[in-house]
Amino acid sequence: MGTKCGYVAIIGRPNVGKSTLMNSLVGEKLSIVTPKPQTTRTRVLGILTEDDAQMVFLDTPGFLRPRGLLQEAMVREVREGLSEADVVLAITDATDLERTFDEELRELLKSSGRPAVVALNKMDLVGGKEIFEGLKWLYESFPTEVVPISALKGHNLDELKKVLKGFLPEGPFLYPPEVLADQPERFFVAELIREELFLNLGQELPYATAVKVEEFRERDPSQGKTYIRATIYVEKPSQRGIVIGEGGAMLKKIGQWARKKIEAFLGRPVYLELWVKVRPKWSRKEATLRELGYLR
Ligand SMILES: Nc1nc2c(ncn2[C@@H]2O[C@H](COP(=O)(O)OP(=O)(O)OP(=O)(O)O)[C@@H](O)[C@H]2O)c(=O)[nH]1
Ligand SMILES: [Mg+2]
Repeated sequence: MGTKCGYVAIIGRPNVGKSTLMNSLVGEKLSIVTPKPQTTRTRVLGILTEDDAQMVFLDTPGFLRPRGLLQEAMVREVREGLSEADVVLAITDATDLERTFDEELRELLKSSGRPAVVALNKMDLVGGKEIFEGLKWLYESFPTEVVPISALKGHNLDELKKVLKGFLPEGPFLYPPEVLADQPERFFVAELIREELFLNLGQELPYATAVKVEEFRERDPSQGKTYIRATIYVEKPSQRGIVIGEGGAMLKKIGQWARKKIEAFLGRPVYLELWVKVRPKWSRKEATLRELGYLR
């Protein structure tokens, strides 16, 4: 019997659970997740190989009306994800369906010209009647396969995979079955640090931060410890003060948590050194966005 293989672009409004879902499906934390919207800034690839099918997921940033260069780059990531897709998986939030499956998003799906599956996510947060009515509303506003899921609890993901598989083209696997990701370790390291910035810093500050891994090497191979030096960029001196915190307390906390996550991801001990630097208007400069990997 032949194999099936294809790209599944995961799209949707910010904070609906796209990254949570990709991680659940692939079974590895590849994409960072926080309670704040606009966490994901680039498309992140995750590969699921099961028996005779390989699904290459593209987690994308939340779709929004862009304000500024960084958000423009994020929307571009969504569009490029769509253009690579064999099937589009649109995620909606059961607690906020009309906003997370509005006209603009439906237009985006239509104009992509790709087959679409719509998931009603966060089904764990609403009752059975609401799920039923939500599915009906989704189907009426966009007739296609509609699947209720909980990305967080893992509910109904087998059904979702079955539906997606139906849309995959026949063809050989693009990746060896044991491969889950295609980005370099440095990318995941920077993202895990950014996740801690989003989790620990309040208000708008996370949006003014970016992370660059400057150095990544095995310092002492006999101990197996990896030395990582990364810079956290902020836009203003006052923000630098907040990220560092009283007596360096905030930066220490961010560094400790990030290190634990990086060690879990790499599966080896890490020495993490973090620096905070001011780079005025980094999010508004094309060259910087390119340097940080937000523009390709
Ligand atoms: N209760 C519940 N919470 C969920 C579910 N899926 C995601 N969440 C939560 O929703 C929040 C946002 O999740 P993300 O996976 O970061 O959402 P996203 O769509 O990738 O967000 P952006 O990258 O900002 O566009 C997090 O707090 C998740 O824990 C779900 O099925 N049920
Ligand atoms: Mg995300």
